[in-house]
Amino acid sequence: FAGLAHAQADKPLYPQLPTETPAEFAAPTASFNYVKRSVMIPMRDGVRLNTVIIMPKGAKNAPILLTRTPYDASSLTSHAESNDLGSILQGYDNAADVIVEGGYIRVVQDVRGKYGSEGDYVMNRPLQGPLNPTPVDHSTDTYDTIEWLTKNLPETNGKVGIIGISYDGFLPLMALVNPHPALKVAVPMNPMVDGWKGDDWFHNGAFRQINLSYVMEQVVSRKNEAKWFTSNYDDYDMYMRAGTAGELGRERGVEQSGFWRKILAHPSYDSFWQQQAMDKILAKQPVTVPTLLVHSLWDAEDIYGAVAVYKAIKPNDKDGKVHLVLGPWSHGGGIGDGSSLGAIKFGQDTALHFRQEILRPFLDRYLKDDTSAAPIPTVSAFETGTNKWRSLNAWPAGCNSGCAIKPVALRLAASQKALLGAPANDKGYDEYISDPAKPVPFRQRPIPPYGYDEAKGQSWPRWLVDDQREASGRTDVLTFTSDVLTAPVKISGEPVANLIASTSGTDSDWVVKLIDVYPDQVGSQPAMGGYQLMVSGDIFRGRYRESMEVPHAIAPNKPLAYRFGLPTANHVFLPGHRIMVQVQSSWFPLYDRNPQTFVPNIFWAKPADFKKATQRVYHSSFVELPIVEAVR
Ligand code: PG9
Repeated sequence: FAGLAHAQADKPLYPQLPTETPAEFAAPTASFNYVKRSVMIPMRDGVRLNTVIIMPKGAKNAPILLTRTPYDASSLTSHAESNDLGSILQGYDNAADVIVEGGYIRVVQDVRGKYGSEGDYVMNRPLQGPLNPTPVDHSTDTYDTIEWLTKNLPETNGKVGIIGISYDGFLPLMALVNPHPALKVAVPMNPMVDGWKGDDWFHNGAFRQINLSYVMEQVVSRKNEAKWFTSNYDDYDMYMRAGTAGELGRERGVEQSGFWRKILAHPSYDSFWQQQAMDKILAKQPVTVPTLLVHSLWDAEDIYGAVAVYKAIKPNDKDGKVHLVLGPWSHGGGIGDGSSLGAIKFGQDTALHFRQEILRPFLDRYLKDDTSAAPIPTVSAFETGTNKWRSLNAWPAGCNSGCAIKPVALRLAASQKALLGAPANDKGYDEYISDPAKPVPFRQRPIPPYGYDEAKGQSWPRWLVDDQREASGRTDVLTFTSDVLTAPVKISGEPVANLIASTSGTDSDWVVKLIDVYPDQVGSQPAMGGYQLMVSGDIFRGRYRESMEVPHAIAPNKPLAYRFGLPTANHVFLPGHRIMVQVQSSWFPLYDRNPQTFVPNIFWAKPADFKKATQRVYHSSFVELPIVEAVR
C-alpha cells in the first residue's frame, strides 16, 4: 500500500490508465452570489473554533450576523449546494429571507468541543465560576470571536448581531454577559434558560425522558456519529419496558455521557441547576445590548425561557432596549411558515410578519445605522383565538391602556363543572386511579420516536396543539368544563394551577391543562367541531411541593395545596366555546413515570416501587386565569 500511495503522490502507477481525479478540484464560483470559507478562530486559551463565513459578493460596510451552534455549522450553512446564498441558508435556524435581503455577512460557528471546533464539550457550558473553573466559557468565546471577525473582515461595518434558536438561542444570552462592544443586537429565539424549571430537561422536577437520545447523541461523540437506536416504533412501549429513565440510559450506554451522569446526580433544583439558570444570571447584568426575545406560544421544548428572561431583565432596561415577541408557533416556528400549526389556522403567515415587520427593522436599526427603520413595539403579541397581532408597551398586558389584567379563579367544581369566578363553597372532590402500569399517553399512540421528520410521521414539534379529546375520555383524567361562553374571555399572561389534592401514595405528579373547547360544530372547518385545544399546560412533581431543592414524601390521603405556574398564554376564548381544565398524574413517555412511592431518586426506582394510587382533586381547587377586563 505504501508503494501505491507513493505512486499516486508522484506519478500514475499505471500510466496507461491514470486516475481521473485531479490533484485538487478548483470549484468554479464565478456564478456564485456569495463567497463561503471556513476559518479556525483562536480563542484566548488557544483553542480554535471552526467558523463558516459567508460573504455576499461585493459586500462592503456590511454588518455581521453571527450564530454559534452545537449543531454543525458546516451543515447549517449548506442546506443546498447552490450558487445562491438564500438557498444554502434555508433551514433550521436561519431567517434566510431577512439575512439575504439585508445583505448581512453570515457567520456560523461550531461551539467549543463540537464538530469542526477544537476543545472540550460541556452541555450548555456554564459561565466561569463554581460550575466552570476554567478561564473560558461561551461569553469569552463569543467575545474573542467578535474581536477576530471585526479585525479580520474588511468588508464589515464593524457591527455584529447574534441570533439563534433553542441551544443557539441560549448562546446569544451568554453573549450578553460582558458583551463585546461591537455586539449591537442579540436575538435569542426560543432560548434554553432553565433546564429544570421549564425548559428541556425537567419541568418542575418531572424528567423529560424523551430527550435521552439527545443526551446521548449530542455528547458521546464530537460529530454526533454515535446514534441512539430504538427498539419499538411506539416510544410508549420502549420506555414502559425499560421501567425508568435510569435503566434505559444504562441499557443504551448513555452513562458514557458526562452530562447524563450530572443529570442522574442532580434530579432536584440544587445549585447545579440554579447557578446556570440564564434568567437569574442576566437579572444581575446591566442591559446594554438591544435584545429581541422571541417566544413560541406552543413551544414543545423551551416554553419557559424567553418570557422568563424578559421578566428578569426588563426591570434593568432603562431605555427600551429589550423587546419581546410572542408568536403562535412551535419551537423555532418563527423562521418557518406561520399560517397554521397542526389543525389551528391563523389566517395569515404570522412568521413572515414577524420576520419582515419585526425582525428585519430591528436588525436594520441597530446593525445598519438605518435609523429610518421603524422602531418596533416593546412587545408584539399574537392573540390566538382572534388571530390578531397586538403591539404592547409591556408584558403581560391585554392592551396599552384602558384594560386591566385581573386574576380570576376558574373553579374545578362538582359535576365536572368549571365555574368562572365561583367561590369555594364545596367540600367535595373528584377522584381517579393513577396506575403507573397504564400511564396517560402525552399524545395518541403509537408515539413515534422523538424527531422532526414529518415524512416519518414524526410530528413532535406540534404535539402541544393535538386534540385533547384523546385524554378527556379516560377515567384517569379528570375533566372540568364551563358552560358555553356567551362573551369572549381573554387571558394574557401565565395561568396558575392551585390544586387542593390528595394521593394515597407518598409521591405523585400533577398535570394541569387549560383547554379551549371549540363549538360542537364548526362549519368552516368541520374537523374542528368539539376540538379540545390546549392553550397552556404543565406538570408538577409532588415531591417538590415543600422545596424544589430537597424532595419530601407526601403525606398519604391528606389534601395538600399545590401551586404552580402554567406557560404563558395570550388567548381569547370566543363565544360559543367552552373553557376546560384537565387534571391527570402522568404524561408518558414525555415525562418519566412517578412511582407514586417516595424513593431517594426516581431515576433508580425499582419495579416494586411503582404502585397504583387513588388521587383526589378537591372542589376548592382552581386555575387562576389572568383575565383581561376592559376598564369600565
Ligand atoms: N433546546 C432544544 C433541545 C435541547 C435538548 C434536548 C432536546 C431539544 C434544541 O437545542 O434543539
